[in-house]
Amino acid sequence: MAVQYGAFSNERLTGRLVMANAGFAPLEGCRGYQVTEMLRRSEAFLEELERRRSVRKFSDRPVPQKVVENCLRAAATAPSGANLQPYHFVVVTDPQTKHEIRLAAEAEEREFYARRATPEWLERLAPLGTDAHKPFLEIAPVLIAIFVQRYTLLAGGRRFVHPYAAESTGIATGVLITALHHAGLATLPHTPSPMGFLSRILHRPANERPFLLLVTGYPAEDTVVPVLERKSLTQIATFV
Ligand code: IYR
Repeated sequence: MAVQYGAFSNERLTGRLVMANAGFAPLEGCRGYQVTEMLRRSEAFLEELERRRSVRKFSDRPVPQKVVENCLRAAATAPSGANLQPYHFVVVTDPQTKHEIRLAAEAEEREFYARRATPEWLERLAPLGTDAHKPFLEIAPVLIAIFVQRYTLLAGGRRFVHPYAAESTGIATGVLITALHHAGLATLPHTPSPMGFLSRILHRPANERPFLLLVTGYPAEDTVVPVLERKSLTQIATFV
């Protein structure tokens, strides 16, 4: 069986990186809409994404696996450096594994809130109402642990370092969050720091680094979210 190791299957770990060249085909996916239709579509998409909020209180209602699979397939359509798709998603639904992840994450978070966080950090986090207590890691039906594949180990022990691996994983993660929201699910990008325990608990290889833990499910009925403002267009963009 071909074991995925890095971005290449191990049959390819021969010291030379040879990617199949399947040639070129006409572009089919880009639709040439009329301007009014483009405006309508962009407004509808914006309106949908403006409703997305990170939530920290989840229902235990299970999520259809097929929905998660489709959203992961959507994430994998994201552009990536040299099209290597240098990431791996571990979908955790097993209660014992979620329990282990919660215990390890809370241990790190206790350190963070008690010692590691600077006063500036704590001040910025205060409006979010977060603390070291992370019950959602067990209550939410799905935890998607996202790993960056930093390199492929070549024959002879040489490393091929994947170009823009973290950026590529971030872009794919953004598409995943958007796809899950579009499907009607809530997420929380959770970053207990350091996250090395995820590699240990989920038995990931040494070329992978934990990137993010995406808590996924339905919001609890009594979920509240902090009243926050998003930056305006002029704050986030400059047109020259
Ligand atoms: N990891 C901590 C602190 C935290 C960090 C960020 I960046 C946030 O956006 C929110 C919280 C926690 O999850 O509580």
